[in-house]
Amino acid sequence: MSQVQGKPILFIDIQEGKDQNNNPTYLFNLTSEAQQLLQQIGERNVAVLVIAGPQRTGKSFLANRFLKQMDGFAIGPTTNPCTKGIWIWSRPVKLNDTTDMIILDTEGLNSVQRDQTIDMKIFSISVLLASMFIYNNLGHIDEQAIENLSLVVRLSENICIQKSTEGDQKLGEFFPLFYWILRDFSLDLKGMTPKEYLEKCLSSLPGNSAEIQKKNEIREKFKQYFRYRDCETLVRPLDDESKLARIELQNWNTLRPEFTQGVINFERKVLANLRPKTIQNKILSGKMFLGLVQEYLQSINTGGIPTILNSLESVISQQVRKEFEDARAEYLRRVNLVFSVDKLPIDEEKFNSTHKAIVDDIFNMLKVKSRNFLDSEQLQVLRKDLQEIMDSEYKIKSTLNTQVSENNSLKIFLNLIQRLSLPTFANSDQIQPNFLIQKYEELQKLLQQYNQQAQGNFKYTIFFQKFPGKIFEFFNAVIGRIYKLFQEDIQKLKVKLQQSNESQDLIRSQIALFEKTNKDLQTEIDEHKNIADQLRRERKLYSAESGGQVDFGKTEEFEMHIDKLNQRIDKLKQENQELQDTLHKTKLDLNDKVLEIQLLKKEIEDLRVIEQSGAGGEMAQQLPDAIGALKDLKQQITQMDDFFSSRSTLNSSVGSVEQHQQEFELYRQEKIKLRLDFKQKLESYKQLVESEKEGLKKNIDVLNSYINELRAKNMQFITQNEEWKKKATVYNDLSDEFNKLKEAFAAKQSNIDSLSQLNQQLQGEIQKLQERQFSIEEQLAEIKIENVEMKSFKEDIFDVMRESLRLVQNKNNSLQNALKRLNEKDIKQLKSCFSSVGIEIK
Ligand SMILES: Nc1nc2c(ncn2[C@@H]2O[C@H](COP(=O)(O)OP(=O)(O)OP(=O)(O)O)[C@@H](O)[C@H]2O)c(=O)[nH]1
Ligand SMILES: [Mg+2]
Repeated sequence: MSQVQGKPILFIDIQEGKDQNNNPTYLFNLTSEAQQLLQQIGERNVAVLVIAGPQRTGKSFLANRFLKQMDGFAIGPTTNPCTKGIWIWSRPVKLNDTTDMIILDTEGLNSVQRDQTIDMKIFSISVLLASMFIYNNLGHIDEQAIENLSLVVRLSENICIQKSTEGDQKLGEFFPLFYWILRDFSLDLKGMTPKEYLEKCLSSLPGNSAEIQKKNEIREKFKQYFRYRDCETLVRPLDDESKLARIELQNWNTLRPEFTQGVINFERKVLANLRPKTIQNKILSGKMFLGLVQEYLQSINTGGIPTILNSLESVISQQVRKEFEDARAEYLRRVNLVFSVDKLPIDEEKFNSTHKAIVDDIFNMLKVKSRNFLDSEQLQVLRKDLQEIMDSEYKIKSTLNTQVSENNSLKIFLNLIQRLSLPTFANSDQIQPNFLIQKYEELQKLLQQYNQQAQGNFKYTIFFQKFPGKIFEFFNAVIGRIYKLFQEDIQKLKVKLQQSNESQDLIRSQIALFEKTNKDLQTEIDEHKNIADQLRRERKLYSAESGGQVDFGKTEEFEMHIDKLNQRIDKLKQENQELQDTLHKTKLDLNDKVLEIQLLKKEIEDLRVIEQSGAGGEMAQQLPDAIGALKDLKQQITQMDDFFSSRSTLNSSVGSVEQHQQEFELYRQEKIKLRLDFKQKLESYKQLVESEKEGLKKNIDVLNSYINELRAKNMQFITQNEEWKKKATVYNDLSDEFNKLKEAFAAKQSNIDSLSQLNQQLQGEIQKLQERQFSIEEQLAEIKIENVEMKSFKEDIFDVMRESLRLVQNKNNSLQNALKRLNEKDIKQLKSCFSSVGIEIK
């Protein structure tokens, strides 16, 4: 250990005075510097090393060695006592991680300038404060040394264990380890250890005389009080007397090695055995030690005697109050920090675990800080009181958390649900079969966001309260929109159907016209046929009548005409046949169309049925099918449109049946192709829809299980809520009771207030009285001083007067002698001189 920085400061200042009966009085004051030092040690344990013993025995020098210096505490070279009162080193010495050592250097005992009362008080207070008491003595333990310790006999009159207890039997339990150190020791112990030597010196003397009894009483009391004792010897440090008188000016290494080694060994022993100041297993911190010193000094100064356990109790109760307040303040500080409104809401589990961590921490801190002075039972009581405060604060913060959670969750939910946009289909073509899956995914993201953003125990409550309504509202709006689009489509289809019907009527009327033309043609053919027959008959008739002399030129003309007619008839017949065929095909085609239209009508009808049942649950599942079917329909209608528009030229090209046939054939092939195409597309659409349906089903299953999970959680919340409600009723009852107690407390408080007011007034009056007393005492002191001065003045004045008179007489004689030597003239002149100032000389 290197030299300890600092300086000696007065620890207890002893003010001497006199009472009314002129008896000496002593006021022991703890200096403000010493108070600061103990405050500075604060919560660390304090080990107190006291060095006491007869005056002028090298106590201060030894104390300095514990600070590794030659000149720290004042060392006096004269026979006059050097140390007055009790001194302390201004800096604590670190003993270990938890404990600081303070060194008290006390005023020497047996001073001729002090009476035994003060020795007794210094000795008592030193014993009370020490964890280790070093008693320093010059020489060996002889009867004088034992006699010097006669103070121990009176210790029980000056120290009390507890107000109610009597006797000094147990006083030793509270006394420190006693180390007797013998300086300038030169005896040969003949193999005895110093401790054995001490014990030998403490053994009772034989004999029964009063003197022997007195000596033995000191020995007995000493052994009774100082149960743990030891002894150490040191040789004289220097032979040179003059150097010894100013030992503090010497170099440590120039002292006798036997001495220096002895001191080092002694220091080692002391430091190894020094323990924190402990009373009844309660280890004192710097602050508690300060409280204890103040308690003891107050007792001494008010004419009482220090009472160990009562003082300790008072110090501990102060400390307990302080620890309680500290723990409470720290708890509130942390809780207010962690659960401030800006940090709420917090999920209930996290809220509870955080609160528990704080509570555990505070209790641990309290346990650690109070372990030196509180047993587990007392700690339990303290914990209970603290727990009540914590419980009520927890309730306040928990309620706040719930409120904030409710408000925030609602805000977050409404904000997120607004983002779930309605589909913006302009028409049914834009409805994608997987749009529901998209919406489902959107919804899932929204739920994830809600789950991430919303916190606290109201998160799920808000979800279950608000979510179903909002989601039904949303899907109703979606279905409504789709329903509207389908309505529009149906309307359009109806118009198309109407147009188809009209086209059909047109074809029918065209066919009728065609048939009529055909019929007219047939009639014309028949007429021509009749004419030809008639001509043939007439020719035969002419030929028979004219015997073959007929003008055949005309006949040939007729025949040619007939041939022409026949050719035309054949052609017409052929055309008619072709027309018949075309007509037949067109009719077949028309029938097909009629069938298709009927199918179309049925599908529209089906669509309407789907659409009407659309508000129900199946709608969502059938919707992709319906959308596919609707698309097919539209495609078919488009194809029909094409067909009918191509057929509308039939009227103008009725004559070119072949062309129609070709067109028709083309159309037919195209239709077949389209049908095939359609079938394939339908198949792939169906597959797509099936797979989407599967996906959707899975998602719905996931959603269902999630909803079930949430439902289960909600159930838990409901039961928890029930429990809370029950707890709330209990809490209300408790709170009523608490309010009553509060009122009672307030009434008591007001009593206390008025009492404390009264107390304050009394204190004020006491203060005034004290001040008056002080001023009277001061006046008295001044008067006393004046008195003493007066006395000495009175005593001195006679000497002075005597001296003055003697001087005056001498002066007078010499004056008379001088006068005798004067002549008449001089006498006259002198007389006139004196008479000028009013003195007449005869
Ligand atoms: N013979 C002897 N003298 C010593 C020893 N140590 C110190 N001194 C001298 O003894 C004188 C008193 O020393 P202090 O240390 O002031 O003794 P003290 O017991 O504190 O004195 P008070 O405070 O007046 O009671 C000084 O002149 C020292 O030089 C020692 O071991 N033996
Ligand atoms: Mg001293």
